[in-house]
Amino acid sequence: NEAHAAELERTFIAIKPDGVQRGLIAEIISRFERKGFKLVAIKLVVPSKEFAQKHYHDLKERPFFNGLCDFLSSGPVLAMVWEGEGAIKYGRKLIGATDPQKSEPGTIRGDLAVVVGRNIIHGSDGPETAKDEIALWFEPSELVSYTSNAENWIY
Ligand code: RTP
Repeated sequence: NEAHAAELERTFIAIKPDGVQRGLIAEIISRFERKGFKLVAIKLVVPSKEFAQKHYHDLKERPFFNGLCDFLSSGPVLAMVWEGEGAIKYGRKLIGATDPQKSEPGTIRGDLAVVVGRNIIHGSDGPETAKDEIALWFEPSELVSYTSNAENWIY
């Protein structure tokens, strides 16, 4: 149903260095794919500490900020943009609560992580952060627009 095209939103999702090192890339991507969201950008990058500080600027007053930025910049991060109706909110649902001790089973963190400092994945928490994070991590030309046949059956 073409009317849905205008409502599709985009969210920034990143598999943090622990998720990449643990070999969870395919597992995590497959959960977003099977849900029906569409991958529109993807790249593997090792962010600098300065870049990590920009990404987490909202948390700069928190005691764990420095350790968090060291961690994010410690190795490859898989940066992605996923598109779909409700992708921001439902992406957070697929990911689960920040602290894996509190994430429900069935969520990515609930099933695959144990502690908050190694919770394997990041997802934008709202439309404004999604916009800012996509712009921080990707050039506009890296966002790929395409139609997938599956969408005719998802929407
Ligand atoms: P994210 O941004 O990574 O998706 O996580 P979130 O919104 O669920 O959580 P947020 O409060 O924004 O925290 C960002 C990341 O900081 C780390 N963290 N460590 N007490 C701690 O040591 C602590 N609290 C948060 C986590 O990696 C969290 O994902």
